[in-house]
Amino acid sequence: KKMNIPFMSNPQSYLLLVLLIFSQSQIIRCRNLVLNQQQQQFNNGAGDGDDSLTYIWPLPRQHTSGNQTLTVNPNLSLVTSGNGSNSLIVSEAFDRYKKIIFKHTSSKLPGTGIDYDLNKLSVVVHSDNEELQLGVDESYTLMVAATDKLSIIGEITIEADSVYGALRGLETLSQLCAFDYGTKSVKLYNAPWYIQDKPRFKYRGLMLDTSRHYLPMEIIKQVIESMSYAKLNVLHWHIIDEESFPLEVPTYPNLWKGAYTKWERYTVDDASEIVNFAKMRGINVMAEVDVPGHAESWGTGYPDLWPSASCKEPLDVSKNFTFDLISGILSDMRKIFPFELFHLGGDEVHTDCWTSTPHVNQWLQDQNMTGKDAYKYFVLRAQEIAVALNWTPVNWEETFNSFPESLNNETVVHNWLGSGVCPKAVAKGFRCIFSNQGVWYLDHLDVPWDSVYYADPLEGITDSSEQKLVLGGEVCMWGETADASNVQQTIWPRAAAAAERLWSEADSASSRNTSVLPRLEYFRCLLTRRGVQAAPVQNFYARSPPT
Ligand code: CP6
Repeated sequence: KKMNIPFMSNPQSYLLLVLLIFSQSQIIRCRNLVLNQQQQQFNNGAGDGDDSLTYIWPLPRQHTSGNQTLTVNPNLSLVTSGNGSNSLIVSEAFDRYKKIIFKHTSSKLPGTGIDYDLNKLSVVVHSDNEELQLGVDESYTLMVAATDKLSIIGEITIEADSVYGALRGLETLSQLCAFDYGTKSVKLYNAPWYIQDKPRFKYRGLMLDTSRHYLPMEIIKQVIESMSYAKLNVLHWHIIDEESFPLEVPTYPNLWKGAYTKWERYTVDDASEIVNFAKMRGINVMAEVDVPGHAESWGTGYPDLWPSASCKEPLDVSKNFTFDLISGILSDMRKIFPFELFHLGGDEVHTDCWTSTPHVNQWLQDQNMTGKDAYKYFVLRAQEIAVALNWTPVNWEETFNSFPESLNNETVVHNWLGSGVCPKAVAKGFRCIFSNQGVWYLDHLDVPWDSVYYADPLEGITDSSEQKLVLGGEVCMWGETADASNVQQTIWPRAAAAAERLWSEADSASSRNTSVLPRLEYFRCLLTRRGVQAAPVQNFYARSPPT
């Protein structure tokens, strides 16, 4: 019988080995950063003023810190209280963060010699309402009390109204901790800490496009997990586009014939799994069905949706079947996506396909409609279907630019063409999401981190009641040039720059001070330590070569 050595015979083992070596080298680079941090804070007289950097990303609303270094027990215990004390969301998050914080320690190490300063985490959650919707309370207070003569054992406390605030507090806590290679234990620097935090905007999004390239479930989950590190809270899932239709729709089972292959599809159960995975991390999933443009792939299963064989989008506006189908898709999706917002696309609609197709053109004439009228008719009918399903419609900005007076009042206008539309939309009472393609389209690789960072959703809006209509912003990861092999390093670290813009107060994060870059470098390093393949913050080859 041939001897079978599993490690040697499995080619994946070699890949793992390479990855292991790579991740170790990341740790070594990051160790320098941690040491630099200590050094810097030592030099500055820790925590006593603006000069000292706080390595929390995104920066919290308010904090005070001290100069003690505390050691955290790898057997840190969780004690919950309040109405939300039985939450699985909190207890599972605690287990995840424990794995992150104590990645390099074990309960057996470093032995008996250590007196831990911090043994217990108290989490107080006042509400047991776990519904996750736009504007859910994400505020929290985090306190780390130092050991002193009065309290023999230090304590960590997170207090929040909702479980989602507790999640944000856990993330912040994890960022205060760092592995110390000297003592092989986890230290919490600059204690005592008192942090009061809440987000600047309620919508802090990232868009993923699974039509141009299929993204495996694992990758989508990794993206969601990494979003939680930056306190982003909406995954905008641009599931379908002209290139492929990867989603199962039970009512119209031929639709996912438009997937690239049988293996590049999401079942209803897959989609629900994504929604649940995101919810456990305090992240909503906003699905998009982009109509009437960007929908050619629908016709693979139902060719009647194509106006003709020579022009296959926008969807045939002249047939009731088109709207029956949209109705079927949205009804099926309503069972999967509980978030109140639903994206109906509406961008880049080229109506010349309609006017140049005889039977559609005849219909336009019968209805006394121009191509532009028909575009409006289509968008409004789709909105009615979504509204009837108790969704708030979101549209790319072209619908607002073309017929602002006709849109449903509740419509959320999603900006992308420059930065002009949000000021106009909020002036007319519409809500708006900022995604200026010049700065927040992540597939534009030439946009540097600071252009992302210094963009602002409130640009051009001064009236405070109008400012309130800006829900926030979203970075978009279009999929033409990204798949599982490079999506994370295209998203990070620049998505983190937007994440701080959306979470932290404008004045704490907007002045062009020098502390942003080292802090972002540190966060990027934190991402790599956690296994996220984040790219370097700067293009080093753009610098002049050494002489
Ligand atoms: N797909 C869809 C796209 C884009 C849009 N909608 C897009 C357009 C221009 C650029 C990047 C992306 N690929 N459905 C626009 C909202 Cl530069």
